[in-house]
Amino acid sequence: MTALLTFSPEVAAARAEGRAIVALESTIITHGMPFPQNVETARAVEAEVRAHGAVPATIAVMGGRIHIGLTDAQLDALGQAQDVMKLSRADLAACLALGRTGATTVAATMICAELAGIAVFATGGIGGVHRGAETSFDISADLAELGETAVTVVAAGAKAILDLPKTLEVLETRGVPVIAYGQDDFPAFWSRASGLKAPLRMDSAAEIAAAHKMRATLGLPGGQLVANPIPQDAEIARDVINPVIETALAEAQTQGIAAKAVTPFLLQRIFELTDGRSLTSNIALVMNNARLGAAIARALAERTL
Ligand code: PSU
Ligand code: MN
Repeated sequence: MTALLTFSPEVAAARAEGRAIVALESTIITHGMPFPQNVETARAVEAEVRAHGAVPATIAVMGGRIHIGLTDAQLDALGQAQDVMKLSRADLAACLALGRTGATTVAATMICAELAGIAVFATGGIGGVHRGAETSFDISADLAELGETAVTVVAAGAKAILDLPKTLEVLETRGVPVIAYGQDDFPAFWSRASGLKAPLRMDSAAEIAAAHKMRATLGLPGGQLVANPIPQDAEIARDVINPVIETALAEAQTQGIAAKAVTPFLLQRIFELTDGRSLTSNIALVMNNARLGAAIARALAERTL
């Protein structure tokens, strides 16, 4: 199985030395942000992971291989490529078999990270239960993956475009620990607070690393969701972002946007409707998650010595 993996020279060296590694996804690059901010952000996030003592491994599928860590040229090509598949658990094998280019969502990045022996993954926000899921049945495969694959995912909670109470309910059903970092409230991506209390709270990377290890000791499958609030100075207040979200959701409904297209459509419309402010916030929270991800990966690497 690992014959399908291609490690970048940087990641290969880190593995050989037993250094801390943080996985990063690629759907945020191809479907989550416009060019050139997508590539600039991906580079900045990688640099932030390095600056905090870990090695970044951006994951994507190209030429029938799962790439764990991308070279500068590969990242650049991916950021401008057309026709890139958005890969979740359902699409990963098909993309590899057909030799197509694919960007990994949270779910697919978790699968690839686990294959590569990487325990920590930092991103922006996870997919979740969409509003109106009681009729659309639109529930992101990210939630099921968190219940199955032993990777700790650092995100700024789930986007307020989703139904957050239902998202928390599904995570609970799937046995996923949802850990708010440094506060009681479950964060709502662009806003620090959702008004919903997170099931668990931890205040240090060491605690999160210890909980990750304890799950392995217990033989429990599945990962952890670490919900890290956006930095204060980058936050968009709930009463500012909510009307924008309502507008974007209404447009998606009118235009019949469905399935995989929903999340990219909403992100793009909210970007336009906020004159780019949502993107500035998005970049700040991903950087913040990269820092916490690096700290957790370092704590895990120390604990195995
Ligand atoms: N959150 C973001 N930007 C993104 C995504 C989430 O802020 O680009 C992507 C992630 O890759 C996530 C995916 O896994 O959207 C969820 O898509 P869906 O809702 O179709 O499952
Ligand atoms: Mn969906």
